[in-house]
Amino acid sequence: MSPIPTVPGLLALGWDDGWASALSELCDPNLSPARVSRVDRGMCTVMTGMAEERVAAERGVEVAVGDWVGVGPGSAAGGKARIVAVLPRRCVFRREAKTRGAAPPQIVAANIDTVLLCDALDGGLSLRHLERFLALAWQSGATPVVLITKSDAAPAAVVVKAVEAVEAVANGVSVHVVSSTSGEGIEEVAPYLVPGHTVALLGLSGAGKSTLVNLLAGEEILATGAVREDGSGRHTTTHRELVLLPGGGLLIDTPGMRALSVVGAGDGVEQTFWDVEVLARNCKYTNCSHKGEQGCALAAALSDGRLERGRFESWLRLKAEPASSELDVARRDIAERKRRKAAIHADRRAART
Ligand SMILES: Nc1nc2c(ncn2[C@@H]2O[C@H](COP(=O)(O)OP(=O)(O)OP(=O)(O)O)[C@@H](O)[C@H]2O)c(=O)[nH]1
Ligand SMILES: [Mg+2]
Ligand SMILES: [Zn+2]
Repeated sequence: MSPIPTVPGLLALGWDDGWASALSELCDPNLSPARVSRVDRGMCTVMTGMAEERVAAERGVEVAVGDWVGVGPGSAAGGKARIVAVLPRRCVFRREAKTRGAAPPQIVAANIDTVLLCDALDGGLSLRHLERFLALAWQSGATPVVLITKSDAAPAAVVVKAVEAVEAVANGVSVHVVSSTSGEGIEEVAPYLVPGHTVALLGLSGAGKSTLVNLLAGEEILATGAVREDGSGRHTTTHRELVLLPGGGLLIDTPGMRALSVVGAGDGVEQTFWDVEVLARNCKYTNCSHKGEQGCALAAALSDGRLERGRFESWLRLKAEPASSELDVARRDIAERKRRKAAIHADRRAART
């Protein structure tokens, strides 16, 4: 297999030997590498290291922002460039689809190194929500970091309290206090923005994600919007976008997420709740349900204050959620049953006419 010549610009997008060998394993000399920066209206914007192009994906090829793809002539008549293949993802951040039911989990972004979870001081991200975000982030394979945003909007004492509360659930995850308005803490975010490194911003609508991207980029590249009176955001950002910063580093801005659900959290839950997991190892029975059994170490920790009840309940809830594979199976069953029911109804209607 001939080596793929590397455009210097590709390295700035995160291209490395691993991606090069993944591409060469496709054994198609007509394919050139590109990174997906945006997916909308059935088209993708890809960055080739030299230019930005709008291309469509071949039928059946599912593309997400952050993906490395092989672009080539494909099967289309006229030889228009198309996304022919997605290189195997190193890391995938998924969320539950908006419409519950048969829809598979949506890919929010792929190949992220660091997830910056933005939690605005004037916003309503509960600690329980934060735990979910953290579990999702760990599960994706990326390293989560919490940014408490809009520090200028609250008195210093409130900021200190918020940091304490977040640190209590974030378990060793770095927590930074930032303000795009005053510039506080921005220098703490800069070290995550190294060339070739991909950082995704996640959080509720109105948390200040796009404002922060603009500040870090040094120009207004993204639209931002005021938060409504009731404190809820406006969903100003409507699509995910990968931005290459002038100083190096890649940022993925995402629309605010509300009905976020942990999809098959598995290891993610264990990492987020390792303190609870460690305590639970001391339960008398290995299959302890922690719901009043004799010798339950968690019951003891709850009563002497070592474990906070909200955190315990959050852990129980997340543990009870089925892994994505089971969810997928359950959903497929439901969809299949619905399809069969609809077919029977259609048959009956046809028989009546
Ligand atoms: N006081 C204060 N306001 C901020 C700060 N950062 C952002 N804002 C304001 O908060 C509002 C929402 O900011 P955005 O950057 O659009 O929020 P977002 O997280 O991108 O929101 P979505 O795109 O809807 O997910 C805007 O009115 C911003 O001006 C900050 O550090 N301090
Ligand atoms: Mg935004
Ligand atoms: Zn127990």
